[in-house]
Amino acid sequence: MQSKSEELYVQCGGGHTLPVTRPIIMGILNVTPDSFSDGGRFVDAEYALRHARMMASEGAALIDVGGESTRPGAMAVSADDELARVLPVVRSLADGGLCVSVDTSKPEVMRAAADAGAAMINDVRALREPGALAAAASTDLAVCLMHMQGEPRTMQVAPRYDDVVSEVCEFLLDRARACEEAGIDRRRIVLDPGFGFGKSLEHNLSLLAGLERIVACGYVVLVGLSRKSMLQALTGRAVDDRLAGSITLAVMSALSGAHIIRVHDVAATRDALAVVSALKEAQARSKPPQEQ
Ligand code: 9MG
Repeated sequence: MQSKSEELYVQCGGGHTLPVTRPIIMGILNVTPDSFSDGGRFVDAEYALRHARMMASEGAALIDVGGESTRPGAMAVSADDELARVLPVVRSLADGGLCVSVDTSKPEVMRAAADAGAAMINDVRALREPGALAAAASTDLAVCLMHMQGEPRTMQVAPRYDDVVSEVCEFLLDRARACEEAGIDRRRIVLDPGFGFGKSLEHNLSLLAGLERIVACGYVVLVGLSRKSMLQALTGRAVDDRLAGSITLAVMSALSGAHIIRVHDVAATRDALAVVSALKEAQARSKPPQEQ
């Protein structure tokens, strides 16, 4: 995280800098046949591109393109299949001037996406796959390091923590240290507690309640809660009927200091975050100078 005369930003590839003084939106673009919440609607590249451009016009600062589903129980895909799904989309969006993140754990996809103009690597495995850290370090892309206990196929079987917030903080700081030792500048690093990745409902709620501690680690923080199954548990709603819950979680996260919110429903989230930002700024103005 960097402060440019009070302005926080993430240093991304391709010369992009992302200001995060106010919370910004990452729009989700799954180009997979089996994604959990949009059911593979965007596998067709033209449709995917239209949807991505719409999310950008609605206020997404960043588009996250994923070619391998990470939903609980999802099966792995080969690097060739993943490349075929994501590269044309990344290239076309980046050529159009959009800031693009690539959701991958594979070193070959990271390198190819960087060549195609991506700005960020979003890795749910926090660059722990063999060769991933070196691949990310060989690019100038920002890296989002996410916490996950276990692997997508089995992670929800019996997740266990003694103190979920402390363990997630410790893991993320450890991965950030590994990145910095590999030559990735701190301004390129984003941390993510990984809601729903090897976590029960109680773990997710504890993490949300303790989000300020993760923000206090001193890095830019991204959260992804949009349409996740904790909302099924809390509201009983089906996956495409979770807008109110998703917005509430986005607002709570932004109030706790999260900088980047990963969502499906960009326009509604943008409106909610505009209200949050105005409120936070009014609160800051009304604080006595010694508390600021
Ligand atoms: C790919 N993906 C699905 N959920 C996610 C989350 O919560 N965070 C990040 N960084 N990526 C995610």
